[in-house]
Amino acid sequence: MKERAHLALQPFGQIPTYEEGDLVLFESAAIVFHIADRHAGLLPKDANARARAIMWMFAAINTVEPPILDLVVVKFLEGDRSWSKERLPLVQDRIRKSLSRLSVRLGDSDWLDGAFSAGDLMMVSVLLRLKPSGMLNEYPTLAAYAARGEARPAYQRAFAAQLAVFTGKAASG
Ligand SMILES: N[C@@H](CCC(=O)N[C@@H](CS)C(=O)NCC(=O)O)C(=O)O
Repeated sequence: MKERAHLALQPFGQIPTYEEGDLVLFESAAIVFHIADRHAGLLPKDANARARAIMWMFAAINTVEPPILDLVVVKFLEGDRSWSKERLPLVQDRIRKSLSRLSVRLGDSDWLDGAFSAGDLMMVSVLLRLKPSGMLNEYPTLAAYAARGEARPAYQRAFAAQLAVFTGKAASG
């Protein structure tokens, strides 16, 4: 990922990247938005509903995800630093604040704003990053929401295809 050929596609040396003809994209939300903009089923046709779905994509990566990424950093990358034990509860508090507000907003709805959209796709993938920590289960509404997202056949197909890259076994279906 840090080699010149990959850096030409992704200047930060990260994954994912997306190539379609002459187009090269990086940043997962930009890739999802590009796909959602061109294929039915991920962004509503109604202009206001579409704007709100895009808003939820931004909320996922800009508001909900940052403290979740901090948790990974403080636990794994900076876990040996003298201050990491003090920082951990601060990061966990920030996560709990945004999760409790998100959980109130979701209420007993299946998805964030009517039908499933790219906003839910991004939000579910951000929430799933919390699964190993056990914190998602503190919010049963959000745990169920993430489980609904994971149960979608499209998610299952994409997950199996990605897993196949690591196991070397072809994904079925
Ligand atoms: N904001 C970027 C984040 C990409 C990112 O953090 N990718 C991780 C894997 S999930 C990565 O490549 N990490 C390796 C590194 O940063 O060196 C996106 O959403 O595409």
